[in-house]
Amino acid sequence: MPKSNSIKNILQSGRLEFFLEAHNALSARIVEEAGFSGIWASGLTSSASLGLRDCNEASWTQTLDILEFMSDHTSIPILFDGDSGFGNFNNVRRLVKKLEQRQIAGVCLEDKEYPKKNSFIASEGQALISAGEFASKIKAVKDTQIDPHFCVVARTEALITGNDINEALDRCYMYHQAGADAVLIHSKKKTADEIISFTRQWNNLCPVVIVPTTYDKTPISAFEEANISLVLWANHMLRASIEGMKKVAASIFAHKTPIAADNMIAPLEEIFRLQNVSELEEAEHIYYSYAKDIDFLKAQRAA
Ligand code: SPV
Ligand code: MG
Repeated sequence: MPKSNSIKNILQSGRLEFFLEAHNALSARIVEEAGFSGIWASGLTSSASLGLRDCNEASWTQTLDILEFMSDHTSIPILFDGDSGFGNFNNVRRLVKKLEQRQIAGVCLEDKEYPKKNSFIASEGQALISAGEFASKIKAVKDTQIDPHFCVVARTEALITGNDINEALDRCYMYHQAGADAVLIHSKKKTADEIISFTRQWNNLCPVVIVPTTYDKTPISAFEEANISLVLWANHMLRASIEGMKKVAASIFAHKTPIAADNMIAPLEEIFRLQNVSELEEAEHIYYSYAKDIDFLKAQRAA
């Protein structure tokens, strides 16, 4: 099944599904091996892994390069965090073409200005664009995609920017009309109250995606009861690696040797396994034997 087909099925399954964040090929492979049905290619964590802020400081083609490695190294669908689309409808059209070429299953676009700022950065520059301008980007995705299963998730930042639930609902309705396969309602509250209130009034018009970073203590059953389709655990692989690396770095620095950190690090063999080194060994066997046979035949002809 193409990756895009399965993301559509996931969104429409009627069950609550979970995607975990990844920010490079290695973390994406680990997410897949853990059993997740899909990967959230987060803008926050991919930019952080480059030492950049989540404000479109990395260019869209730099982001695309990371994505290509992630897609090559995994077989589950990737939902790409396309921020605000890196420009207007025309930039979005080009983005979709490049995503499909890389077998990315879907893109999530948000209704903020370009360049955008991460939703949790308390600063100026968290303005929304008009619903119409954003709907034109959603329509541009649908008009451009060749694969009918490619998905666009329309994310409203209405609540993040201090607007009320009615504004979020009105916007999502317009985005749904423009062809969005799902809507993402984002919140920075510590509880899921406003999300639950949104879903009650949304009435299952199309699948709903959420990012419970700040309200992560909410029981999963509350999301199920609210008919949410997809939860994005949006940054946990990067946060795990930061903590892990800090502990190991401190230990090696303090002891001047990695002995005390031994149980905190993966063995070298694990790196080789995650790189598929065994596949190369098998291929070497095939191609080196083949080369030898040909050299042998050539030597026989010359004799
Ligand atoms: C991301 O992971 O980049 C997201 C989610 O867009 S958030 O950080 O909550 O904006
Ligand atoms: Mg993001």
